[in-house]
Amino acid sequence: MPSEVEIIKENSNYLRGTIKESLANEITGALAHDDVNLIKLHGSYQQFDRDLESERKKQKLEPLYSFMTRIRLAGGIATPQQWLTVDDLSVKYANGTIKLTTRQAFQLHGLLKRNLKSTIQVINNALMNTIAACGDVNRNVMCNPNPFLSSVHAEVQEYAQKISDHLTPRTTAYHEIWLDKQLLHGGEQDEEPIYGKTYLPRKFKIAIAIPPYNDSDIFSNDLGLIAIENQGLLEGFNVAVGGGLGMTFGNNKTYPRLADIIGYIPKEKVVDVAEKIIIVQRNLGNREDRKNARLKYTIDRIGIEQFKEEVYKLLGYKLEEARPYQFISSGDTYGWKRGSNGNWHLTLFIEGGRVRDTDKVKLKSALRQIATIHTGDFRLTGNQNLIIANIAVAHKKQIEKIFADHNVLPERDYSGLRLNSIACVALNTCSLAFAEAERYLPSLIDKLDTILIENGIEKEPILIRMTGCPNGCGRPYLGEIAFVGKAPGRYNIYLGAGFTGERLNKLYKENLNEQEILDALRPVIEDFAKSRLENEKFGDFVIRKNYVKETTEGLNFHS
Ligand code: SRM
Ligand code: SF4
Repeated sequence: MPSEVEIIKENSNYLRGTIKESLANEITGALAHDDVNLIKLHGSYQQFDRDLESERKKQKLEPLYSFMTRIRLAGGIATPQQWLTVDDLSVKYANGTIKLTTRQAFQLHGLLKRNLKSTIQVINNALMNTIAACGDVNRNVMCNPNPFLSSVHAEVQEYAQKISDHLTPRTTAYHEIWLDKQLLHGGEQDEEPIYGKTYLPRKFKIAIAIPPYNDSDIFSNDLGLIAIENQGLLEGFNVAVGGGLGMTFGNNKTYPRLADIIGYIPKEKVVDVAEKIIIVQRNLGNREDRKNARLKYTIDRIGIEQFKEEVYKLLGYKLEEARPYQFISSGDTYGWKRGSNGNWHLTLFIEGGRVRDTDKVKLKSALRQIATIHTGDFRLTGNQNLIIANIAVAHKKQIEKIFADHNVLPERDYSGLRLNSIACVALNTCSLAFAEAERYLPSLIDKLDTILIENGIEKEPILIRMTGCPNGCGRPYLGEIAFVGKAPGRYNIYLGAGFTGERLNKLYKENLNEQEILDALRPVIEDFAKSRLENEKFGDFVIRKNYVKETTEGLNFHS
């Protein structure tokens, strides 16, 4: 039997449902049940303030409903004008902050239903959009955002944009509901040539990396592409399929899985290949059980060889043998770098991806001021950080002064652990969170830093990640150290992922509170400082010293 969400999509008339009526209903801050599901495909989530949950229950009030809107940016590129637009919206309608996500998108939280349409109109007027930022479709296409690291970057980014445009749903419902535009005339019908009426069985994610940097963590995507260049020119892409990280505690049929490389294609064919892979998943993905519906499970069910055959049938040609490549990291490289055209690029650490002003550090105001003078662009990284790219030489000093005036610290003042940290949103907005993540990880890192300093390894880059539940939004299973929330104040520790995003980690200890976490990690860190091999990474060390067994594939993640 198809799952409830399948029926909702089927009956929605290409994602219309009763969203218009739900928005107009002033009696509640929420949407009708089916619309809560449908609005995801328009890029928004209905949420409620979980900090106020029990108080409002006591007072017999409905939860304090609000919406999160996600703004898609292929490859994470926004103009200064777009930055200012998002900043304006965050103050006018949202909670005053901007969230930079692990997939190079913006999120605004705390939007009230009555302001949602105005918000989405402003976003579209600024030439950004929210359609398909969430839901059972292809999501924001990620791409290495660093313009100075490779001569092929601009061309690869163009492919990210092409793939994204090609896979954007064609329904006119978005224009009708949010932009008051009627695009269908005289009996015309919507059509979805790629997705069909019920779209995909589940979300679908695509990311592109340009070796040697895997900062878009391509192996955690349904479709990962590795740019292959020859003498500074882009030739094509290695194709990896079946990555995904979400799992459910207590259900070992769900597991994180890294994508398998199935071959190479010349660049001209990449959009076609992406489309056909999606169509195979559309046809063969599980539409009964949403916990078993991602491409990774389709592939493990039918086998990778059969999957390739299905793709080849639609393509009418085969992929070539995968080309050699090498990754050296999956994190960001911080600080000022000069590009080949003489302009500057600054990669900034944004803790938890949250852009806001605090009493001491006025990060948001600084970035706003910079956006008013900057003539290059802003690039969101897949590690929740920000690159201010293509800074004119004349602006470098000004930008440095703006940061100093606003007390924004340069990256050298942070530990290697903090600079390589990712935390998902979790509380207070995520309805699926069992525990804190973004609001808690910084203080846990303070304590871990003390241990690292005692052992003289505070500058060592170690990938550390925290999520409030096992869904994997902060890509915890690719952390050399990871904490996954089990209950308020309690976390599972996972250890041993690869530094380059090519190996999953493994459960080390379960259900620990803060003191137990520190007690568990102290001896491992001390041992690492004392007995690591030259240049050995923390993730490799914990496997060599048998703290955890190596996870060689998704299917043995739990064993
Ligand atoms: Fe995620 C659901 C936040 C990246 C796997 N994710 C959610 C929701 C929408 C909760 C919900 O369904 O009600 C979270 C909203 C929290 C909030 O208040 O903002 C949420 N996910 C995020 C973000 C904002 C985390 C962050 O702090 O940056 C990331 C937004 C990315 C974007 O711009 O599109 C985000 N989510 C990811 C990633 C990482 C990635 O894609 O690189 C994953 C793991 C990779 C994967 O998809 O397998 C991820 N999110 C999930 C899942 C589990 C999916 C699964 O296959 O099991 C859920 C739950 C679901 O879909 O049922 C989920
Ligand atoms: Fe929410 Fe869980 Fe995703 Fe964190 S990992 S944002 S708690 S769904």
